[in-house]
Amino acid sequence: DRRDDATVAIDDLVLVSNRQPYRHEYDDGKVTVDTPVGGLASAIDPVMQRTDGTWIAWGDGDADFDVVDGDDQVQVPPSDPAYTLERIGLTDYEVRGYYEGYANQALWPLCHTATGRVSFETDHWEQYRDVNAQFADVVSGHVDSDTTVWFQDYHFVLAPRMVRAAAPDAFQMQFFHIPWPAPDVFRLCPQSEAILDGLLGNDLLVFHTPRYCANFLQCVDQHCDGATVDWDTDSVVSEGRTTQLAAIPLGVDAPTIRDTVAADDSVAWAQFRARHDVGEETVAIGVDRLDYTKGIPRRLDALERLFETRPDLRGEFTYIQKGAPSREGIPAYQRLRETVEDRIRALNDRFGTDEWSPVVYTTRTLDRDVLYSLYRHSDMAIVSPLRDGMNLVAKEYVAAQVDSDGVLLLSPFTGAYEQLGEAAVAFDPYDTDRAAEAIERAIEMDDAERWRRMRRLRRAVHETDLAWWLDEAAATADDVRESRTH
Ligand code: ADQ
Repeated sequence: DRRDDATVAIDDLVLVSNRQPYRHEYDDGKVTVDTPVGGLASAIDPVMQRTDGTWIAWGDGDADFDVVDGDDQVQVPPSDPAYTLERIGLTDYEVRGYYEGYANQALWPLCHTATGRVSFETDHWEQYRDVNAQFADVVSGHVDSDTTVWFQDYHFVLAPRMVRAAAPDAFQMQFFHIPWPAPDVFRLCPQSEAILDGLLGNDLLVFHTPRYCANFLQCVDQHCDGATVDWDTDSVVSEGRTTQLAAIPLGVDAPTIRDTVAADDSVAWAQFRARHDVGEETVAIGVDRLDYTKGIPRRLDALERLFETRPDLRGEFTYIQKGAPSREGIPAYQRLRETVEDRIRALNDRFGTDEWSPVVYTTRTLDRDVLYSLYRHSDMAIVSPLRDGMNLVAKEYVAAQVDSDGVLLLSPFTGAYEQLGEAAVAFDPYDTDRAAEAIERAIEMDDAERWRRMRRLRRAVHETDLAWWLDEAAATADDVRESRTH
């Protein structure tokens, strides 16, 4: 049974991610723990809880925990300790170079093909490299020949090669949560060879979709002199070792979302509506980190076009934008937040009436069950990224549609669209007229079509949910490990 095999593979696991799954704050002897917003940490925490492993992450510069605990290791989760969390403290200077600099102003826009936003600073690169080396050192201290090291994401493209040098026998794998760009985009990167070489320190490199795998292989083919691509097996040989590529689209915890929603008494939805003056009209929802890749201004363009061409929808249709401030140390993110707020204010001034606003905007933190309730009761979700590795909001919305009566409007430039395809209604953020028409179509869609589409989406989201993804990742790791020892 694949599932049993898979669980074995992640027995001795060292997980490495930028963000930690639990953040402890110590105030006058009182400890509060919170779990940061974001797909990654909350997705992998349940796996770690089954493994007795070690999770290594950036300890976010909140120095107090060192003083209280005496060292930077804690057992988590606090309620029922299951594994070790080891935090690496970074200086402000390192955070600016590694995190805000190279990771988020070079690699993030590059991988999202936002070439106009890319900036390569030598100093950022050096900090990024040094922080990868710090992580690699700590990882190497935990590794023996039975260990699986699992790196998460674009924050650690150099560490795999560094760990390989220190621990040649460890099994190393990495999951990339964001896209991999086409070779013509990737060649803009002055450090392209070092990055590819770093990632090829892995035995297994996993992306969300086959498209990103193919892009990666093409980049290796064009930019790595010492590496050979095997197109039949989607693998690369470099320095005498093989790196296997795989596409495993990340899923959401669909059963939990469904059960939470099914148990919901709609009180939270009623309260949300009362607070924001939302009546009985048709409601659309958007839930995003305030990131320029999410295409929020273009979504607002489409809404503006809609209300221009369909004045009869005033008072009949409301868009709820739930935003989460993100990476606010980076000017582009501050500007985006201002742009979104200005645009929403202008839309509401232009089209709103005394009783009704076309856009409800909130950055308030909501409990997950409240968020799921919003998903459930919204007649449609608008997910409009210019480019997005996967987009879990789309899948969460689908998982919350227990009545199968909502419509998912989804940008074709997301991993989610590549996977779920046309059961969603395509929402092209680059074509305002067509995007506005897509909303109109969703408003007017008959029950049978809504139901048919949503049933298809729900089946796919449940079939490839988080548990499936974890099993696939572990089983693929097993297969690759096996093929190496025979
Ligand atoms: P993100 O860019 O953060 O993740 P996404 O997948 O949409 O994007 O969301 C991740 C999680 O954050 C979801 O669980 C969502 O509910 C939550 N979230 C986002 N905005 C929120 C808000 N305003 N309020 C509350 N919760 C919010 C990166 C990649 C994605 C990829 C994921 C996982 O950019 O493409 O899907 O990793 O691999």
